[in-house]
Amino acid sequence: MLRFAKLGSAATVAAFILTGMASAQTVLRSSDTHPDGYPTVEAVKYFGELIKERTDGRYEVEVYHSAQLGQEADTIEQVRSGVIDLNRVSMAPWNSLVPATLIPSLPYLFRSPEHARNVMSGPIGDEIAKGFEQHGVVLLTYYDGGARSFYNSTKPVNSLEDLKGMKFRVIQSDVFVDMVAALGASATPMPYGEVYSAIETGVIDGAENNFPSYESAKHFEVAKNFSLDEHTIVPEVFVMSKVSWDKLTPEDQEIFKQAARESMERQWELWDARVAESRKIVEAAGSQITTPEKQPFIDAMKPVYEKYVNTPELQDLVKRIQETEG
Ligand code: GTR
Repeated sequence: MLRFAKLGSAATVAAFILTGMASAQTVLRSSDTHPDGYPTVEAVKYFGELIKERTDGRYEVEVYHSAQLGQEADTIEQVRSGVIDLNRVSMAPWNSLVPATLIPSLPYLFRSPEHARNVMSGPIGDEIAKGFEQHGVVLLTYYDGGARSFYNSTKPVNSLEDLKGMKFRVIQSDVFVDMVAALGASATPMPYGEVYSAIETGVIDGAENNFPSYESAKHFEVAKNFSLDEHTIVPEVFVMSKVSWDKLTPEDQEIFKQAARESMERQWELWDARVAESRKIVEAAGSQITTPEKQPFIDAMKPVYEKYVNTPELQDLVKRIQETEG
């Protein structure tokens, strides 16, 4: 007490204020469409802990989960213009802006989630990341988005034939619209937050996603038929606004990049556990999982490749991805 009283001199107070200013704290706002506890949300929180620790508390992250800041397309605009600092979204809504992102969004390109991880965390991932910078963001890391499959409220899908004529919600990307059309069904692009009621009211028959999304967004309550066709594995992206990035010192930029990479490894672990857990939850709730033969689905995607893999550069990118191990 005595010491504290002594410290309360004018000079000490001034010194305290100055120190306080030098280590002023910046709280970075980050968006995610998923609820608290979802692997991407937890990975970004982990990133926040790492940068807080490594910048001695100068930077912190606040994650606005559950689409509190808006649906993905809106939050992408917000992060591009610097209204929010960070954003974790799927790669697919970037397809019309960043041409190279079309490639990892293609159906049946990745052979397995491990293949996708190897590609995205290596030089090809770095190359694709460069394409984001001219659109106002720095890509900090990729996360695993798992394999997406179709689910619907109408009937079990045991073969490609069963999908014909059905109507599915897709993510807002032309590749997805063309992919569904190539399978003989029709696609309605729609924000994620509207899918539950669109299925419930019969506006669409169903949607497509991975097990953790199907479970956490409660789509399994209204669409019990899940066909494990695994038509695409779309990476997730974690980006920072250029406006916020440019305010960082080069040393802090390094800290952020390294922390993002470590958060990717954390997300992979959380992801694997959540896929298994979500599958259990939906099965216990009565979802019927069918496993249609994949080859007819793969064959049907030819026109999608012809349409989108339309330059020597993109053809080379596809080839290099196919040649990557995993
Ligand atoms: C999820 C993805 C979300 C969102 C959603 C969707 O798998 O993690 O970022 O894109 O799919 O289908 O809209």
